[in-house]
Amino acid sequence: MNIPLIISCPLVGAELTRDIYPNLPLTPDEIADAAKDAVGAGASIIHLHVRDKDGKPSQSVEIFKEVTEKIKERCDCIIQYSTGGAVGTDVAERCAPLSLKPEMATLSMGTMNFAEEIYENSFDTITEIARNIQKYNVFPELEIFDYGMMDTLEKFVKKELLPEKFHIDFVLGVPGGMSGTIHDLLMLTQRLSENQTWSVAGVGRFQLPLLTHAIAMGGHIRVGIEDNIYYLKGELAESNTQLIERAVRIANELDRDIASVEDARNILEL
Ligand code: KMH
Ligand code: ZN
Repeated sequence: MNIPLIISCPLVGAELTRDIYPNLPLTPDEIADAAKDAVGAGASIIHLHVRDKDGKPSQSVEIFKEVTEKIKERCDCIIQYSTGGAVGTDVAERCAPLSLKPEMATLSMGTMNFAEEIYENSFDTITEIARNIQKYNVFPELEIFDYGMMDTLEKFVKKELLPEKFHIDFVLGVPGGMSGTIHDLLMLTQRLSENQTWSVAGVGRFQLPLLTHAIAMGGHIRVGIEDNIYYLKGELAESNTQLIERAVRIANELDRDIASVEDARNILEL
């Protein structure tokens, strides 16, 4: 069966700066314009981080609200808030935007080295974010950066600390997390229960091969600048759209339809 391909686009992230990636959208209008372009190119989910007026990563409820409104003025899509924030953001701040009741939000399933820093997701932190996700009735995307996080996920399910339904995103290739070879992806997908929806977010050079594997396997994909700034080795991508358009061409060649926003809501049962 040809399950339409859900494309999620991480537009901005929390770590990038204009020094590293000059075309980075930063202001609410720039982020909303980038969202509209991404949806026009085939994305149905926007993975959202926002920035303050100095361009710094922020979990401000006001800024999330403003950007959400601006995106909704421009297009219909599933807006997925980051509860990861930037490395070092405290848990209360990470949870704060959930009070706006986004359609989706992320939940990272463990602590890890994140390049030179530590991305903290202790059991207490995961529990607190999961509690807020349930409180505001948000559909979670559980982010798996390493193999052992599948064990944590299963423990949380057993203890009924997670909502009954969730989507799983394998975020592979972060320096300090699990690598992003086909072998890594297969090990992870073998642990999935039947009918569990999943996607893969390949970081850096893993983005292109991993999205290709996931399209062929019947999974879904995340593709955008937060995860990878290059179109080809040494050549910066022009935009999120350029990366999405290539993924759409690959999907077309592999006979996968692209999910509309409505298809994505149906597949995820939102
Ligand atoms: N910025 C990373 C440390 C998420 O959005 O849920 C965490 C992150 C995860 O980006
Ligand atoms: Zn993110």
